[in-house]
Amino acid sequence: MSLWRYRDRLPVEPLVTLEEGDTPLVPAPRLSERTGCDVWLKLEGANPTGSFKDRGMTVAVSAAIREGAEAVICASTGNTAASAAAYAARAGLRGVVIVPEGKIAIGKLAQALMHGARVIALRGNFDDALRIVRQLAQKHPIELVNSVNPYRIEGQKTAAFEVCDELGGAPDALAIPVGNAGNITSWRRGFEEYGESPALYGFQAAGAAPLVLGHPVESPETVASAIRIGNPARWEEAMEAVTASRGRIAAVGDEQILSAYHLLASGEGVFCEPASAASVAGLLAHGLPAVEGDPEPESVVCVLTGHGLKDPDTALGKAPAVIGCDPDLAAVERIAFAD
Ligand code: AN7
Repeated sequence: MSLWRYRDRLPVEPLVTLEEGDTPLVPAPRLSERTGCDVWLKLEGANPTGSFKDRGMTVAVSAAIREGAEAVICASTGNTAASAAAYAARAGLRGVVIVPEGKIAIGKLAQALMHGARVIALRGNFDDALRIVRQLAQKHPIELVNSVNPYRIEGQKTAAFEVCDELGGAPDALAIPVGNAGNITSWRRGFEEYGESPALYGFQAAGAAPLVLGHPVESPETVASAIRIGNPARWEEAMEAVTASRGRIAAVGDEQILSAYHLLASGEGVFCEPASAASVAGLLAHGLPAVEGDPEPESVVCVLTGHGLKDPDTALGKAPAVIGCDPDLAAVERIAFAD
């Protein structure tokens, strides 16, 4: 099974696919206890390249093939680059990805390089990179596969279909990290097409929170490198999605993000990347509901957008040290069973 089971709701045929979508939706008992409502985790890290981007990429690259493109290009904080590189490789297209130098997680860089993309490290941020790829795509016969590409949104809306199919309808609320704002736009469209309208809670990192501040952020900074974005391309649509669904856009600090990141890993057995943990951090920090007087949501789905293995540096930077030991039974026993 893959998201292509919704092909009658998608605008192209699957000309390139790695069987994306159909990701696990797992209950989160500890978070449910803490928040007093049923919390579910949508594990988008279970997609072929380890993030939700694959949903959009299978559709966008299929469309690019249909249109006769020979190359695809994107700007990326890492996951779009990894995904575009994989689908370009599979389709036999040239892949070019532009990433902010020194600011993407090491796993994502390894993926883009292994898949044979041309990786350009820009001495600038994501917003600079997006500006440049938009100009390049105007000048050259190359398909832009950032989420400004409408096919990306079409593919990513299938996550909402899956959740509704599995729960027998939408949850009361959805919590999701927001960077360039393509994904929250996609979920909104998916729910709308399904005839549902849960409250959408979009969370940005405090150092990269243009939608919360109401103006672009010149030099965004956050430990959640995937959402280090200062001027989201789908700004208006994200705000419209939030307002129309009676949700909210709010910011979470890096400490709150890292604390949710650890809680998910050690308390729920789910390892996501820091940006993904912003959804849970937001839920814990801001609570529900968003609009005073609205009923308390009884169920919330948190979208965990990318896998924890993408960013081992952040994980190891905070984790307890490993314990060295000689190959001696008693010595191992002492350490293993010490309080
Ligand atoms: C794990 O890869 O923008 O709001 O260039 O990788 O749709 O941008 C990544 C974004 C959330 C935010 N979680 O989604 C890129 C890129 C993870 C991400 C987001 C991203 P959007």
